[in-house]
Amino acid sequence: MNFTEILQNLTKKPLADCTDQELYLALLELVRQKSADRVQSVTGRKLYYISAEFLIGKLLSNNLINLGLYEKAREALAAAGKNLSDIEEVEPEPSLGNGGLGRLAACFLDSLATLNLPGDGVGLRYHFGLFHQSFENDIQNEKPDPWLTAHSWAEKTDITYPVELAGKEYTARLYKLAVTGYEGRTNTLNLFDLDTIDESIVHDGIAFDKTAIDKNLTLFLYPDDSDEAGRRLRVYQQYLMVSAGAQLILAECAARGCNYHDLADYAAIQINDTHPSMVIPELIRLLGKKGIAFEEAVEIVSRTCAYTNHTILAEALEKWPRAYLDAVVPQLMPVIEKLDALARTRTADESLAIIDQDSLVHMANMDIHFTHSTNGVAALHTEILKNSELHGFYELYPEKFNNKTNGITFRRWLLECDPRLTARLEQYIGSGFRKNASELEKLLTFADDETVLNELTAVKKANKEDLADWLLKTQNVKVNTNAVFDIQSKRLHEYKRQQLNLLYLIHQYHEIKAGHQPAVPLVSIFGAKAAPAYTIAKDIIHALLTLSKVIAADPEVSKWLQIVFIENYNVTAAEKLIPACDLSEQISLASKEASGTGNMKFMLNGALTLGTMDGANVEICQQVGEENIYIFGQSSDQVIHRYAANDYVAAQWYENDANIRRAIDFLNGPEMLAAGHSESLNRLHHELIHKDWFQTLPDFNAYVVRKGQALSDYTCDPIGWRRKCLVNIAKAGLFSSDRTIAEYDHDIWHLGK
Ligand code: B1H
Repeated sequence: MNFTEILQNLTKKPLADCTDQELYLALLELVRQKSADRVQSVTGRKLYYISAEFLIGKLLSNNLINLGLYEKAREALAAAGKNLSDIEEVEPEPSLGNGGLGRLAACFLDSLATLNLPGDGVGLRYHFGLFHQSFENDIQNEKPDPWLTAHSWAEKTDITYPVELAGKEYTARLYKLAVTGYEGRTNTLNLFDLDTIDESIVHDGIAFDKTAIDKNLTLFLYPDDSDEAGRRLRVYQQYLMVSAGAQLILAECAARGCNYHDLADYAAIQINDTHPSMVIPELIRLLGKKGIAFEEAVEIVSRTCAYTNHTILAEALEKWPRAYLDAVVPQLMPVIEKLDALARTRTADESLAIIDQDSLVHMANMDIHFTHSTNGVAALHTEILKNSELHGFYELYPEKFNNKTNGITFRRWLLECDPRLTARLEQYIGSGFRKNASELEKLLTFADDETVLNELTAVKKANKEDLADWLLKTQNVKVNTNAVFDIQSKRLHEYKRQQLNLLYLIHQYHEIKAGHQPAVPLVSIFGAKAAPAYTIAKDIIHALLTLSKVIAADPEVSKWLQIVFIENYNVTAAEKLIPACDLSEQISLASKEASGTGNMKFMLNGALTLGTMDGANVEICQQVGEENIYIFGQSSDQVIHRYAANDYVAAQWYENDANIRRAIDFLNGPEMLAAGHSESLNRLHHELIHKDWFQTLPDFNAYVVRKGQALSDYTCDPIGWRRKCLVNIAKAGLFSSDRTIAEYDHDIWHLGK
C-alpha cells in the first residue's frame, strides 16, 4: 500500500473529499498504530521521570517526523490538494506545562525514546492547564485553556489506584500518551486524573471552589497559591501524582520480577524539582506495607531516587507548613517525622533539617538527604548550589552533587520548527546532525564562504516573512521585516528582567525624539505569561502594552521602533518566533536563571544572544567565544556579594543617573498615563525606585551600550553578523538534550542494566 492508500483506509473516502479535521483524526490514528509497533519490552533499570509539568507542544508533526513519515504525509496530502500545516492547526496544544521546567521534561522524553532508553514520564492530566492569556484593556486576563477533546493523544486506561487524601479515598485513573523517539522506541507519558472532575465549577475566568477536591483536583496546573486553600490544593495535587505514580512504579516492577528489596535494580526515579518530593515518604510507606522495615526502605528509596534542583530563588523552594500535611496526608507525617529524626543523626546543622523550628517541612532538604544524587541544570547553577545555596549539604554529601547542563531536542527545535534552515544544513554538512548533534561543527568550514552566509541570511529573511504573516493573522499586527527582530519570550518574572528591556525601549524612544536616529529599525517582540497573583509581573506587561501604543501613535518614533507583545505565548508560538529571531534577549540578573533553555533554541536557529553571564549563557559564551555573543552586566559573584552586603539602594542609582531617571519617570509621565492605567504604572514606578529586587538599574547603562553595539554590527557588517550566527549554529551541538540524557544515564540512571 502506498501512503495515500494507507490514509484512505482510515478516512474511508478520497483524501480530497475530507475535511482537515477528518484528516487530522486519520493521521492521529496512523501515528498511534505506528508508534505502537515501536514499543519495546524492558529489561533492567527503567526511568520514571516524575514532574508536575510536561510542556509537550502539539504532537502531530513531531510524531510524523520521529516516525519518518512527515515527508510522505505532506506529499500524499499535497497530491489531494491538502496542506499539512492547515491540518496541524486543528490540533489543540496540550496544556500540561508552564515554562522551562516543563519543556525540559518534554525534551527529555523525546531524547530518552530517541536514544532507545526505557524511560517514562509520570504527571497529572490537567484539564485547563496553566491558563489561556488574553489582553483586555492592556491587562492580562486569564481563562481556562481547554485542550482535551474527544480525540486526545492521551488514552484512557482501565488502570486505577486508590489514593487517600485527607482521610478519604479517591480513585486515580491512568491515561497513557505514547512518546515516540526519532528513529527510536516508543515510551509512555503516564498521566493521572480523577473521573469526578467537574469542569463546570470554573467561573469568572479561572475562579473555582478550591475546597471541592473531587471536582477540582486536576483542573489547573499551579493553582493560585496566594491563599491557604490554594496552597493546600497544591499539596493535594502533588500527593495524587506521587501516590498513584509510586503505585504504578511498584506494580510495573513487580510484574517484571522485582521483590521490592531490589527495587533499585528495576527503577530509577528522577524527582523534577520539589513538586514530586513526597514520592520519597510515599514509597517508604508503601514498602512498609509490603513488609520492609523503615531502615531498609530508606536505603532502597535513596538508591532509587535522584533529585534535580532548578532554581535558587528561595520562594520557589517549597516549604509546607506541617499542619497542611497533617490535614492532607496524615499517613505520610509519621514517615516524614522519622526521616527528620534520621537526618538529624547525620548533621547537627539545623538549617539542613527537614522539619524546622517553625514546623515547616523543607521538601528540598528531604530530597537531598534521601536520594543518591542532587544535580543543578547548568555549570554556574551547580557551582552556586555547592558554594552558597546548598553549601551545608555539599559539605555533608559532596559525592551526591553533580551538574547536568540542560539541553533541547533538535527534532522539535530545528527539524520541525525551521525546515528551511534544516534543508540548508543538510545540503552543507549532511543529515548526521539529526542524531549526532556535534556534527553541526562541520559548518565551521563554511565560516568564510560568502555564498553560504548569504544563503543563511536568505533563510532568516524568509522566516521573518513567515513570522510577519503569522503576526498579522493571529495578533493583527504588521511588522517591518527589514527591522531587527529582537525577542524576549519566557515566563514573566522580575528576575528575568523584562523591565530592563522596557527601560531600554523607553530610552530609545527618548533618543529618537531627541533626533538620535538608531542604526536600524527594531521590532521588539515579547511573549510571556505572568502568574495570576503576581501583581508586579502584570504591571510590567501593562507597561509594555501601553508603551507599545504610545510608540505606535507617534510616527516619528514608530518608523524606528515597534513593540509587539503576543498573546498566550506557548510552544506553538515559540516554534514561530524562534526561527525568525535576530537577537535573543537572555538578560536575567546574573546568578538567578538556573539555566534557561530558550537561549539554546534561539542560538540553534541562528540568532545571536544579548545576555548576562547567567545560567547556560555562560556555557554558550564558552562555546562560541566572546566575539560571537553580546555579554553585559554584573557577574554572578558581584550580585551575590551585593546581596550579602545588603547595600543595594535603587533610589541612589535613580538619583545619580539622568538616563535612568528619564526612563523610569516616563513610566508614569503624561504620555503613558494618557494611554494606560495610573495605579499599575505608578506601582511599577515606585517598585523600580524603592525596591528593584533584581538590580535592574546597575545593569541599565551596560545593557544600552551593548544592545547598541549589536544593532550597529547588524547594519554595518552584515556578513560579519551572519558569520557569528553560523558559529552559533555550529556550536549548538553541546545543547542537544541527547547529550544531557546520555550524561544522566551514564552518571545517575544506568538504564537497561
Ligand atoms: C524553573 C521552576 C519553577 N526552575 C516552581 N524552577 C514553579 C518552580 O509554579 N511553580 O511552583 C514553576 C516553575 N522553573 C526553570 O527550569 C528555570 O527557571 C530555568 O532556568 C531552567 O532552564 C528550567 C529547566 O531546568
